[in-house]
Amino acid sequence: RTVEEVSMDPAVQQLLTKARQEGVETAFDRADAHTACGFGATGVCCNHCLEGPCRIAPNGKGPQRGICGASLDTIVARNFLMKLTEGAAPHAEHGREVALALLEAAEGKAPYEIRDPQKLLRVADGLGIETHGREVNEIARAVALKALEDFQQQTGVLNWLRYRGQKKSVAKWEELGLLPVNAHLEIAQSVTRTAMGCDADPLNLLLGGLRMGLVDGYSGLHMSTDLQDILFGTPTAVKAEYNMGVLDAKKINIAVHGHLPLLSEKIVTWAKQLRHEALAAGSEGINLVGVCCTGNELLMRQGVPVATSFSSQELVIVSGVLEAMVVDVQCIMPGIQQVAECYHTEIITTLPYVKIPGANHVDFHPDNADEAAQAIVRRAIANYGKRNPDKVAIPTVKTEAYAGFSVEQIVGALSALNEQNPLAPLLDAIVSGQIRGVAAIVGCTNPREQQNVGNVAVARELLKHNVLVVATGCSAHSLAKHDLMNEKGLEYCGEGLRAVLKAVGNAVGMESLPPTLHMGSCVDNSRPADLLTTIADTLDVHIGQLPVVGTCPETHSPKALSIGTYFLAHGVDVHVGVSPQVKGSEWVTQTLTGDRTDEELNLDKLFGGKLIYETDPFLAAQKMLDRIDLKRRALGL
Ligand code: BF8
Ligand code: SF4
Repeated sequence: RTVEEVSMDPAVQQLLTKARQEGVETAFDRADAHTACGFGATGVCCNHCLEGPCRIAPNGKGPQRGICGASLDTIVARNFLMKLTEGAAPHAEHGREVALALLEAAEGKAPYEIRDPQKLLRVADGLGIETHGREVNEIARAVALKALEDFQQQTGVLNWLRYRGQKKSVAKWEELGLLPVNAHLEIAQSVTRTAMGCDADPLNLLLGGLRMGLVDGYSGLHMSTDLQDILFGTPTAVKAEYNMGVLDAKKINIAVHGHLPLLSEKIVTWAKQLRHEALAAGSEGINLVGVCCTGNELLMRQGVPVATSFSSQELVIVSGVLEAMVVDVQCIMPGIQQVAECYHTEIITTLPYVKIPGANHVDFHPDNADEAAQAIVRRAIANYGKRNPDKVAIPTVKTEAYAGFSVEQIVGALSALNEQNPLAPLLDAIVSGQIRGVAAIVGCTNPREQQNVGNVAVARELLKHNVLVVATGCSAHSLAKHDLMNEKGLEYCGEGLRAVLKAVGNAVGMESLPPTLHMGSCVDNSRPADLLTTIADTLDVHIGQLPVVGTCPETHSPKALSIGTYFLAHGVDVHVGVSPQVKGSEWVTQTLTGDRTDEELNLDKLFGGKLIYETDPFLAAQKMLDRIDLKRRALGL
């Protein structure tokens, strides 16, 4: 593919051209070199045991069962559940890591403070923890222990689900026997049920997938967001810069990449404190830039600029000005090391279970957070002198974008219009049709896809039809880079939506709210979920009855699938623009997409929402609008 066919981002195009001229291979080149395996792509290849791999040709040719007798539907459903488990597990680990950090902080063993004590009190209250007359650290400790219970208890239901789940949805899950007990137990059981000789019932396997969605949603998303807000502050609206032009040739550039804010927050602190050392090294200071979701975390709370998203992560290094790329966990391509070896960039891994051959390692634990962050910043400073001026080329492309739209911030902005009942202006606009519905654009970019095209096209199309768009993860990067998070993007909005954005914006002293609202990282998909819970409770309806959709047009990650499944369990329609690899089984596909008419059981009938798989962004938007309209009609709107 040409650079234009790879990405619609001019900065990516420029750096990919440079990489190709310099003989540096990236994920985009490897994506072109790989041909997709038809069996894997449709979910019909099973390698769950050493009898296999067994592959079932969907056209009826060849053996129609695996050696053990597993049917096509079993194999496809089992593979799908495995994917969802692989999505839920990293998010649950994220929640657990943050809970442990909070516990250590509360016990004075780790150098973090509680930056949002008000949120701590609200969360403690929601969890039924006594707060009256107790010290902040004592409450924080109790909250952390409640969180850790969600990885230990052998009976009961996840504390976070009881706390954050919408009561009407929880009742539904209870009726279906889907309530998770503890995240680790559920993940272990899910791995067990997909093992050879265990669960062979496709429907039961798919329901297991919904359970994984709930594990992801509550032990991953909600727990992580709540505890991170307590530790690092709840985001408020912030203006920042996006794209490769945020790199600064005169400064020492450090990219923070991955997901956990535990170390990267400390790097922000130490980059400021060690500025004098950076000056002494002959630079003009230290410039931190974000990549992927660590980037989102720092953007939301600290206004740190974002360099790029998942599929172009290697290209930040190709700029030739990156002294260090610090990574923690998830979505880190091993390929960054091969690219770094062509420049002076040092790749620094930081977690004992995430290492890359050739990269250097600085071990991070919450208790040594300050020492680790200092050591990393100093390594970057030491690398500055190794920069090769002949290899420096920073694209001048950058865009301004607003971020920081936590639920607290959105409700705060709305209360400038109606202090007594802040949600009223939003609900009125939905009822009147000024806002037709709400869409959350979530998920990634994918080297096989033309970067940003799906995310941006879906967003523009929904905006045009007056759908209020919120965004998270790398899809938010796509929207920000293409002016959908600043005033310029207002031209894409339908009249009704634009009027609402302007009215709320004016009330808080802005020209307008941005056309799409950045709600944070992928674990922050808890935020749109909380917003929906608040709206649904106000209207006394089930979340699935609301005219809302979720969409991940360009995903690459099983995490996006399990987040999607979390929303599906609420009855929210979820669009995915990249194949979820279930096509090999008509039964599985139609159960997910709600198209099975022969029997009662499909996702739409069970939960009131379904999976929409559509690669064309315009058709996808149309299908989502149809579902929004259907739900509006059912509500009498
Ligand atoms: O958790 S959006 S590419 S960085 S998986 Fe990964 Fe996808 Fe980016 Fe964030 Ni989410
Ligand atoms: Fe084949 Fe069954 Fe083993 Fe899968 S579990 S590889 S279908 S024998």
